[in-house]
Amino acid sequence: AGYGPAFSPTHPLALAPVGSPPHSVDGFVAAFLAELNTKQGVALSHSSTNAQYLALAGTVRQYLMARWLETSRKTHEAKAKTVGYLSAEYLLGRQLGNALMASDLNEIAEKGLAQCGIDLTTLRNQEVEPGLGNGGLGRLAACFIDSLATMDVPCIGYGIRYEYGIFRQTFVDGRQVEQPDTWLALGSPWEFPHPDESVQVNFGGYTEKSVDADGREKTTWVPSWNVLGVPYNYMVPGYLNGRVNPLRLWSAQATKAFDLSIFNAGDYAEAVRAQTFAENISKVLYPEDSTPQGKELRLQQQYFFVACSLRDFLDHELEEGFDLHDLPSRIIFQLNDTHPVIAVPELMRILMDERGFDWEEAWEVTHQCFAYTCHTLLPEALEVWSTDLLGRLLPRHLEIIYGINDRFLAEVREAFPGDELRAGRMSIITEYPERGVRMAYLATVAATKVNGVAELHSQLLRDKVLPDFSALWPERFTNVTNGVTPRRFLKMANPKLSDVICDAIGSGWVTDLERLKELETYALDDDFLAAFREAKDWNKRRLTTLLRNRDGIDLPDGHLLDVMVKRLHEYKRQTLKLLHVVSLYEQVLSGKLAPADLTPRTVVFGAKAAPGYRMAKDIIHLINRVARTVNADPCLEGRLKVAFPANYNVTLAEKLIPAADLSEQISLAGMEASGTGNMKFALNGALTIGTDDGANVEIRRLVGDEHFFLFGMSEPEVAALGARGYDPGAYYQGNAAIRAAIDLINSGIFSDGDRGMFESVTMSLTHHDRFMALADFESYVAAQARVEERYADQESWTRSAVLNVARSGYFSSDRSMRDYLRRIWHTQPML
Ligand code: B1H
Repeated sequence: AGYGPAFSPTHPLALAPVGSPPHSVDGFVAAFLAELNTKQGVALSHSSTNAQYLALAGTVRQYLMARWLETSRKTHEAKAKTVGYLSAEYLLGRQLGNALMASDLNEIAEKGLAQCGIDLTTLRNQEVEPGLGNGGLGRLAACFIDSLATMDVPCIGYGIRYEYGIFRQTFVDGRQVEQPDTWLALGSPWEFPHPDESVQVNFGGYTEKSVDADGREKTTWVPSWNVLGVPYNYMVPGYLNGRVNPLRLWSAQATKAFDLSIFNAGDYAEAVRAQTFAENISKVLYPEDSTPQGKELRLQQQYFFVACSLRDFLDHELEEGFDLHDLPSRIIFQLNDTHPVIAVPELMRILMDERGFDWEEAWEVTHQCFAYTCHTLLPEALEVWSTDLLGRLLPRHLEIIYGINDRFLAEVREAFPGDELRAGRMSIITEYPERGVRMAYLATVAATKVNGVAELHSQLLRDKVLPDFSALWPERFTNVTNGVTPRRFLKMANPKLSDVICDAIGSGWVTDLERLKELETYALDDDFLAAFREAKDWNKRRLTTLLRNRDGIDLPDGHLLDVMVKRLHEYKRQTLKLLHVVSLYEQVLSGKLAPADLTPRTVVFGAKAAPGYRMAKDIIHLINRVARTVNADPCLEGRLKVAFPANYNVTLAEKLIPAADLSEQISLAGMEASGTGNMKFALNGALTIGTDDGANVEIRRLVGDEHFFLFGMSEPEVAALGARGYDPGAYYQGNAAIRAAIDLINSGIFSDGDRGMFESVTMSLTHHDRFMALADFESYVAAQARVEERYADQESWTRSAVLNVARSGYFSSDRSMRDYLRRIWHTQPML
């Protein structure tokens, strides 16, 4: 009860809360000009696009402000239980469009700006997106906080205000070159710094034991250095419902008397240097997606934001004198992967060392206050912090972790007497390759609930990653399949399709996505199909214009648009897609295939590689070189093109996904925890070619086999092949198409005759092929043939596309949030 789609623009708070400018064109223009004149200090006639953008952002903010303050008042007054979402990443995407949509200001702003001679779209394009995340994990956090605000659930998102977000990718001679992301350079109109609410965070030093007056042992942490965390608040507006939740991102600042001893020694320059050193903590986002680096600065970032966030909640959100024994009635901290897990010993430390709890009391509270989401199965992605490093940076926390482990292992030995092997396997502390803390184990031991992010993933998490833990605590494990926000990724990104949908079934789907089901009957309606196709064509034209201006890329008309956008990782198998392209090209070159028999197709790649991931960067280089050769070869008669726009990000995704015909979700089964791009494509009417991996399994089940191109081994088949021993060389030798494609790469045709340029890639495929691309190649090619056959029948294709939309309602992040509320958080919407 209470989870329904109760939001409407007639909600009293939604349109004109006290203190907002009037919800009218005149009111808007007056507020906009005041912003421009008094905040930017410029006259309209002399204002730059950026000044206009900043003024517009400030104006929209004014409309949201009263709602924000009211939300905060209401939440505190009700003493409502809050979700504290702890995430090192938030991949928010541009703010302006979302804020306009959430406050129903689009039309008013467009008209008002037009009166000032300004084009709204131009101002929208001025915004540099906050890229404070790597990929799916960070974007998921952004979708979740959007859904919680829209569902009127109290939530504080906690994270880091990186000064430099994910790097800007450029290509130089086809190779990736990273540029710093200076997203703050032209101003940051969406944030509210609150230096008055800064929090001190300690590091280093040692611990001291003492005995207090009652004879109880007491531990004191004597740290050796500290930094200040300054909160920057961002608005997270619900859709037309008057709620605005906070996203609180922490920025590191040197404390005033950073190291008095140095000042006193008279080394002023050294003291200032030491200050700037502390500010490095929030300087830059680590650009590794799924392979965390065990770097000291990264651990500093993790503890920094988590310590700030706990302190903030306990000291500023709770009323004075609140009894922390009741903390679980007021907060549930959701751990977005292991990155914030150091929060567990931090809460224990606060409760014991600062609030006088004994261990059992503190553990009881801590256990109830945390839940853990695991996002991976890759062994190299599971964080392990060396005890050396941890002990040096956070000596008290390491002690507490040992204490947690001792008590936990005692519990294991009690449940499985005599099973020392099991106790060894389950220890939070590992000894190899050096002594370290397994953060996923610590999270699992501490959390009330542990969840994976798609059904298959949660199953594999129980069976393969944490089997001993699920044997000990079966009821602790659960699944919540990921979702995406329909506001940003359908209504905002695809206005044409949204209009087509609204004309048919009304607008309720925006906050109740299962209502897309009502489109099923329209899959047989010729007028609807025509309108649907017209929207897709419009999106393709919009993309064509964008890529021409942004990248100088030409998209031909009338092509099947085949899109693979996601981080570059071997397990995702961009090389499998590329081998398909090279194979088609080779067949035309060698006369096995007449160009006229090619389905006109443009393959679009978008992918960043972690800067230190050599193979991923080599693959990017190869894709660019294949694109260069293929696009220039007249023998293909323009029927096969490869486009690789640089710097794939949320902003580009919002243009690419609505234009796509075919969605490539081709990871090796059992590797992709969920995927969320897969959901966005289906929701926008692309058909998927995909393996039975992650959420693809659920997408296929819901949209139906006839409307999904399945290929490749299943996860059990992958496991069986691995157990038998996989020999990629046999596929290279045994499959003429594979051999011809790989040989073509090695011939130097893509590398000005340099036969060795892509040896790293081809050798890896033929000798190791860790992700079994060659084993799935034949099945993939066969599925692509089915794609082409279906695409030839436009009516049948469009019908399938419509059914993909109609049946994707399940993948709303609103549904994910409902699942978290019911299965994990036990909190309620406030409405
Ligand atoms: C996902 C990560 C990730 N899983 C480490 N793990 C990182 C791990 O900075 N790091 O060190 C950064 C990111 N990201 C993704 O999460 C999964 O691969 C996707 O399958 C999933 O859809 C997404 C959201 O659950």
